[in-house]
Amino acid sequence: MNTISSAPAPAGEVDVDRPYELDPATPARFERDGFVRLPGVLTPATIAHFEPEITAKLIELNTMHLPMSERATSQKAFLQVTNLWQHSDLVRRFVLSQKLGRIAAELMGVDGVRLYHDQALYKEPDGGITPWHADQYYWPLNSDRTCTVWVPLQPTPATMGPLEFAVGSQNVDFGRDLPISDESEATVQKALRERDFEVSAEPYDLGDVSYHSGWTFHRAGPNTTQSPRRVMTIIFIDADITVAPPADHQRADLDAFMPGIEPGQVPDTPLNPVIYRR
Ligand SMILES: O=C(O)CCC(=O)C(=O)O
Repeated sequence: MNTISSAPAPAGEVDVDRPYELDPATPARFERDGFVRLPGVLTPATIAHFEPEITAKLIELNTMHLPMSERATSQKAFLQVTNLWQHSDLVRRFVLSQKLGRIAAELMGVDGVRLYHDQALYKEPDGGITPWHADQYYWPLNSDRTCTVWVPLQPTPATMGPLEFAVGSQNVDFGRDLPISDESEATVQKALRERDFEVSAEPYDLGDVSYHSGWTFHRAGPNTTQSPRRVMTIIFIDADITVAPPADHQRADLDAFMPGIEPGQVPDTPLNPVIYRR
């Protein structure tokens, strides 16, 4: 499958298929820390090619129209639209790209990955914090071989709310029963401080992306700038993962993102294509 040259694409080239050369130590670092930031995965031309369509679809499909002052904390964090790839051939090209899927498989040490769903997460000017949370709380899946690639569509300085990670928090036993909320922010923050967890917070240059595991605690600060923080994400799951009996707070995800699938089955639906196999 990977006969394409692995030399980095020139900055002016649109590229979502060439393999990104991971440092051989990076998968072990991902396993240890629960996340990695990777520099220069996407060229400026690639981001310029896909960003306008992702933004247009976010605006078209967004259903949140309350003023900021009337929103809950999680609603102030970002505008959120899922499965944009179902609405645009161009976004489909990005979401199903070999480059991002291959990195996910290599980081998780699995033979292949399928799509769980994509989502655009746009933190508006004056948008609030993203509270501490772990994504897999919402996911009825039988394994931790899951991860999200977080793709900023502009350089993202500290003032815009880049994603922050609690280093090594994917293995803890606290906070896993909490949805994203004021309570998760306060409870997880306290637990992380008491246990001296390091928090990794860095700006992202254009083309940098990060990957985090489903159980890694992460948050983001507010967007204090007057520009939206435009981010596209893709959630990858082991291609051979099976579905778990859903808890009440996971039923919505099962119905929306793996329709018709029963516990014990691989979610082999049209919404969950295999994106990459070694
Ligand atoms: O973009 C954000 O502020 C939060 C992102 C997030 O929670 C995720 O991608 O899992």
